[in-house]
Amino acid sequence: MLIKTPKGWELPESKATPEGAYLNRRSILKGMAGAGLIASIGSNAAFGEAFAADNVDPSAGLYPVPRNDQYKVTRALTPEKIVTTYNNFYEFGSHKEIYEAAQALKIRPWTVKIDGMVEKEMEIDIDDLLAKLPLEERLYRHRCVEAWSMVVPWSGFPMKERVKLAAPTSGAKYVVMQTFEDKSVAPGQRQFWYPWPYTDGLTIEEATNDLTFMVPGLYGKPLPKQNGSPLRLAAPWKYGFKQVKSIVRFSFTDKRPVTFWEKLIKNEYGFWANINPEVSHPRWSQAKERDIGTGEKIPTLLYNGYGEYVADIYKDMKGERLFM
Ligand SMILES: Nc1nc2c(c(=O)[nH]1)N[C@H]1C(S)=C(S)[C@@H](COP(=O)(O)O)O[C@H]1N2
Ligand SMILES: [Mo]
Repeated sequence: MLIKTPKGWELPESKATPEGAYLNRRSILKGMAGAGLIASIGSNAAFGEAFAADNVDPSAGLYPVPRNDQYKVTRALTPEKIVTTYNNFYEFGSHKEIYEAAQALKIRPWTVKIDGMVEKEMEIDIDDLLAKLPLEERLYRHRCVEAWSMVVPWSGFPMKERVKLAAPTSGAKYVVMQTFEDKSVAPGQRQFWYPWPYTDGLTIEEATNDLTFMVPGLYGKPLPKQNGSPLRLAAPWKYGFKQVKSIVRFSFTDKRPVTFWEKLIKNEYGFWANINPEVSHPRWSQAKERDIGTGEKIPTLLYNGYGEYVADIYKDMKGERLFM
């Protein structure tokens, strides 16, 4: 996890799209989709392929979805092109430009398994799952442990609805989320020194918090592969590495899982990973973050500004490494 300077192509985008302009563009896109014109949008050389792939996503008809205005952001939304071309997805490379490589991921058919301490283990097709749960849009901040951040419109459903469907038994304390495994499409998974498959976890209390969001959509469309299609997590008070992408399995357990990053570098990436500007990473400060849309350096907030939702969860956990 290195910090990179912005690429030249980020500069023309550095003025973030005001929300109003984004909404207008979205309703224009919607109108054009109806008229069968959408395939020509965004088909400039670099991004055409990714967007074309999204257009045939079988869940495309679910979008756009109504916005839940309870979740406010004061910063400008990060332009879509930046959000979809500056990514961390180690399965496709340990650098930020993985969006083309990620197109190799096959996102249908896609089954999600629920197992462990649940009343009944099951496998469910992603489109059946999406049909069961009404989607909404939320504007969330997203802060990587590498000290960059963005503001994005996720479409999704509260994870607590997902947990309800799974019906964990009373002894279950954690839920572990696991990413797909397929060396034939993900060159990173041929690098044996990583503890694949990528997993991360939450306590049941965290997973059922109002903020915790399961995300199949972004910018009023199906989630692009590079952002973790067909389903990823957004838990915005925690560092980005907790937000597992392309989930195939939810396992309920009574034992705290040792996650992908914890197995790799235990003293740098722990289980809780709550955001705190006063607790430095062993190799750099977390006091500030670079907004990848505007390029501005801004102060990092405790719990990424979401303390009113989540601070109570941790009030009796003084002995834990909550911020690493
Ligand atoms: N499967 C998987 N999920 C992952 C990662 C990854 O490498 N593999 N990277 C994480 C990190 S470090 C971050 S910051 C976010 C990045 O999400 P984004 O590319 O949508 O911004 O995804 C997280 N989820
Ligand atoms: Mo990250």
